[in-house]
Amino acid sequence: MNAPLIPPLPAGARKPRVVILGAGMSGLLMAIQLKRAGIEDFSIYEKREEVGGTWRENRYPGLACDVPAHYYTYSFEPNPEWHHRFARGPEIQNYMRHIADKYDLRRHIVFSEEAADARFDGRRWQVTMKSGREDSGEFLVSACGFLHHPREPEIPGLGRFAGKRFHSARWDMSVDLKGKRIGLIGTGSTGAQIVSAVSKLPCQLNVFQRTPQWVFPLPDREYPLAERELLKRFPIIARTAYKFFDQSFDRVLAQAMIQPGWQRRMVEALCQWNLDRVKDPLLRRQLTPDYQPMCKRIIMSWDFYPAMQRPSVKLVVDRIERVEEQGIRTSDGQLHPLDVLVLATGFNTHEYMRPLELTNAKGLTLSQAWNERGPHAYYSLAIPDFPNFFLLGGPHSPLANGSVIRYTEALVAYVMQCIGHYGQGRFNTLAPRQDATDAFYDGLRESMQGTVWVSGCQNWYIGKDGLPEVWPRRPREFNEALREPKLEAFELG
Ligand code: NA7
Repeated sequence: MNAPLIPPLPAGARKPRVVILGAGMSGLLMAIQLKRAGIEDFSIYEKREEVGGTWRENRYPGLACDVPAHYYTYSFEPNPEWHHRFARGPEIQNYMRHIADKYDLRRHIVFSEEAADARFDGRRWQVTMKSGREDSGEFLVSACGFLHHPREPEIPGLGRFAGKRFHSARWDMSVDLKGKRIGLIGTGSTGAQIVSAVSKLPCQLNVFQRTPQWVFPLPDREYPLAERELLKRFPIIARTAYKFFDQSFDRVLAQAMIQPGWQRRMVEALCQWNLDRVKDPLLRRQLTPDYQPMCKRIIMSWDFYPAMQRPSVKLVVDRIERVEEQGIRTSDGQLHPLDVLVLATGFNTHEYMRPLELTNAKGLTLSQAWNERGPHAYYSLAIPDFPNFFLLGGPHSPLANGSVIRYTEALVAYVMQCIGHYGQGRFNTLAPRQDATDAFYDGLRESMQGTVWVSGCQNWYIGKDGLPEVWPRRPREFNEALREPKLEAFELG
C-alpha cells in the first residue's frame, strides 16, 4: 500500500539534474523521492510564494477536500492531526507546509518563478522563466496539476457589474458578505461547498444553476481530541483507515463509475435518497439531474440540500441572459439585484502546464503535437517526441472522485525508476514510442464503453477528441500498469 520506497541509486551511478515545475502535492512528492534516491541536484520552480498548489490557491468559505482526510495524505506520512473526516483547505495547506519543512525541501524551491519556455537540446531541457531566469536539467517534470486556470464564463455584460466580482479560486478576502445580496454562478463541487458555508451567514444567496448535479451523502464529522491522541499513539489506526478508504474507493466508487453493477445501483440509490431530503417538490424537481450519477464528477456533501432549503437561499434555474450593473438578468426578464457576484465556474482543466511551451530538439512544439487531438500522453505521464519529460497527473490519470495523492505516488515511483535506468547508463534520452502510445489509447477507447462518463452529459473530463481524459478502469489497475517501466515501449537514445 505504501508508496514504493525508492532505493538509493547505486554507488557510481550517474545522477541527473532534475527541474520540477510546481510545489503542490505532486511536486513535493517528486522532490521527496529524488532525495530518497540520493539525488540532491534538483530545483522546484513555483509560480506563487508558498507551497500547497490548489490548497494555497483556493480560499473560499467552506473549502474542504471531498476525499476523506486519512486517505488524502501521502501513504508514508499519515497525519493524526486531521480535525475532520473531510479536511479543511487551510489544514491541508499546513500539512503541505509541514512536509516541505520535514523533508528539507524549501532550499530546493524557487518561489515566485513561473516557467515560460522549455527547449530540449538533445541532452538537456533548457528552461526559461517569465522573469528571464534560466535553468537546465537532464529531466523536466511538470507537477503543475490541472485545477489552476480559473474559467471565466462567457456571459455578456460580466465586466459591467458594479459590485464585487471574483472567481472562487481568487476569493476576495476583503469583502464582508454579511448583509449582502450574493449571486453564485455554478453548482459543481466548489459551488456546493460555498452554498453550504455561505447559507449559514446573515446574507441573501442567489444560486444560479445551469445543470443540476447529483450529490452523494457522505457525512462529515469532527475528530475529537481523544481520538486524535489515540491516532498519535497508535499509527496503525490511520494506516488502517487509509487502507479501508483505498479499498472502498477502488472496489465501490471507481467500480460504479466504470461498469454497471450493484455498486452503480447503490450509488444511484444513495444519491436519490439524498435528493429526497428536499421537501419542497418544486425545489426537488429543479435540483433533479437528467443524467446518470457520476457522469459529472459527483459532489460529496451532507450539507448541500439542507443549505438549499434555508430561507436565505434562492435557487434560480432560468438561463442567465446577461450581467448588468445591478445584478443578473435571466431569460424570464427578471433582474436579480446583487452586491457580490461569485463565479464558481470551474477551471480550464485541459491546459495542464500551459502557457509553458515545450519544444523538442527537432523544433516540434507541444502545442503542435496536441493541436489536433488535444492533450495525449502515454499512461498520462510521457509524450512521444518529448524525451526526458514527465507530466504528473496528465490526461487519463484516475482523477475522478478518489485520492489524487494515491495514484501520484505510483506515477512518481515510475518516473524514479526511469531515472534509475538513466543512472545505470541504459539511455541518455527516453520518450514513449508512438505505436505504444496509440496502443494505450486503443485500450482506453475500448474500456471507455460502459463507463458513466460516456453515458450522456457535459462534463469537464471530455477532451477535444470526445474521449474523457480519465482512466476507465479501476485505479488499482493504473497503479499496477505503472509498477515497472517497459523500456521496449520507449525510444531510447
Ligand atoms: P466544475 O465542476 O467545473 O463546476 C462548474 C460549475 O459552473 C458547473 O455547475 C457549471 O455548470 C457552471 N458553469 C460554468 N460556466 C457557466 C456559465 N457560463 N453559466 C452558468 N453556469 C456555468 O468546477 P468546480 O470548481 O466546482 O470543481 C472543479 C473541481 O475542483 C472539482 O471537480 C474538484 O476536483 C475540485 P454546467 O454543469 O457546466 O452546466
